[in-house]
Amino acid sequence: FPYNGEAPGVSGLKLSKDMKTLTAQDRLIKTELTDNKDHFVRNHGGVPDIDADKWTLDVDGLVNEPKRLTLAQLQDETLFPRQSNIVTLQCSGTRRIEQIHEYPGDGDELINAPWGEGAISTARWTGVSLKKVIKHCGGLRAGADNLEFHGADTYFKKGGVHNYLVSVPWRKVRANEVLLAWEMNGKPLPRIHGFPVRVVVFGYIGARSVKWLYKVRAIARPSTAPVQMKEYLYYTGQIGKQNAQYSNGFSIQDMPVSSAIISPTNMDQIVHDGKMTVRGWAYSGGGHWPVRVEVSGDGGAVWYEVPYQNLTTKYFHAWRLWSIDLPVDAEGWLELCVRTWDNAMNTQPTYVRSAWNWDLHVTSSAHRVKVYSIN
Ligand code: MTE
Ligand code: MO
Repeated sequence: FPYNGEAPGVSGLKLSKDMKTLTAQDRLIKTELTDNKDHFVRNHGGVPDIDADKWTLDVDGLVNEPKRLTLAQLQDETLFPRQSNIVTLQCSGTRRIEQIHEYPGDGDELINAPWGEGAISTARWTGVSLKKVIKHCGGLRAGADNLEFHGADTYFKKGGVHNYLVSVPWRKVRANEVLLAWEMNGKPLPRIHGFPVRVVVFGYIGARSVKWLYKVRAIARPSTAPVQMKEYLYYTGQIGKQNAQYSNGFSIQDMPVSSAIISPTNMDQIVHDGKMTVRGWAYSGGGHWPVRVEVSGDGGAVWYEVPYQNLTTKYFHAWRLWSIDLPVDAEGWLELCVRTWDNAMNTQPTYVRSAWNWDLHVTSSAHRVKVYSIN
C-alpha cells in the first residue's frame, strides 16, 4: 500500500506550534497517522511487562509442524518477508455514549467503556503476515478453519479470571489481512499497545487485534473463550439484558461504514460569516473505504458533499479525515450531522435508535452535534 513519508493533515485545521495547546479532539484529526501517544487505549485487564529477549510465540493446534518462534526469528527477513500497512483500529464501542443516552443496556458498559468519538486511531504497523508464519509451520491440517490468538493478560469478568483470547477465520489470514506487528509508526510497539508483538486484523473490530500475543492456535471452530462467545455479539433492538441469550447475538467482525464530527463539539458557540468549518473522520471496515462524506447543518434535511480534495489519502484499511466549509444561514441552535458512503454503496443508519443493541456495540448512525450559530 502506498505510503510516501509524511501524511497530510486535514486542510483547514489551524495548527498551533505548541502541540500542548491542541485539544485531544484536535490531535485526533491532526494527521492521518495518529501519534503513538495519542492512539486510543482499551485494556480489559492488566498490562503485562514482557521481556522481548525471552518472549516466544507458540504456533500450535492444527498446524502440520507446531513451532516455538523467538522475536529474532520472526524478524529474520530470510525467513519472513516484512510487511507494513496503514490500518485504522476502531473499538466496537466507539460512540457508545450515544446508545447509552438512548437506553443504557445492562449498565455494564457504562462503567467499562463509555466511549465517545475517540476510540479510533490509525497507525503504520510493521511485522509479518500471519499467513507466512502458518506456511513456515507447514500449513494447516485438514479441518482447521480458525486461528485463535492468546494474549498474556488476564482479566475478571462475570465471576471468573480469563485470559484474553479470541479467534478469526482462516480466510481473513489467507488474504494477508492479519499482521503480527512489533512496530507502530516506525517505533517499537509501546507496552500499552501490546509490546513486544500484537495482532492487527485489518477492518475488524479492535477486539480481535490481540495484544501481548504469545500463542497462535489453529482450530476448527471459532474460539469457545468467553471474549469470543459471550462478548462482541450484536443483538436486535427487541432483545435486552432480561431476554438475551448468547445464541441470539451474532459475532461482530467487520466494522460498518461510520463517521464523526470532531470539530466543532457539542454546545460550542460558533461565530462565522455564513460558512462554518466542520471537520472529522470517516471510516469503513471490511476492506472498504469512504468515497463520499456529506454534512448537514439542519439535522439532515439538506446535505452538502465534502469536496473530494478535502478528503485525505485513500488507504484500503484506514480512515479518511475530512473538512468542509458548510454554508449556514441560520442563527441559534443547529444540529450538524455527518454521514458517509463507502465504495460498496453502504451508508449509515439515520438515528441511534435505528441500530440500538443492548450490549451497545457499533454505533454507526449519522453523527449529530448541537452548536449555537452566530452569523
Ligand atoms: N488484547 C489483549 N490482550 N487484551 C485486551 O484487553 N483489548 C482489545 C484489543 N486487544 C485487548 C486486546 C480491544 S477491545 C481493542 S478495541 C483493542 O485491543 C485496542 O487496542 P489499542 O489499545 O492498542 O488501541
Ligand atoms: Mo474494543
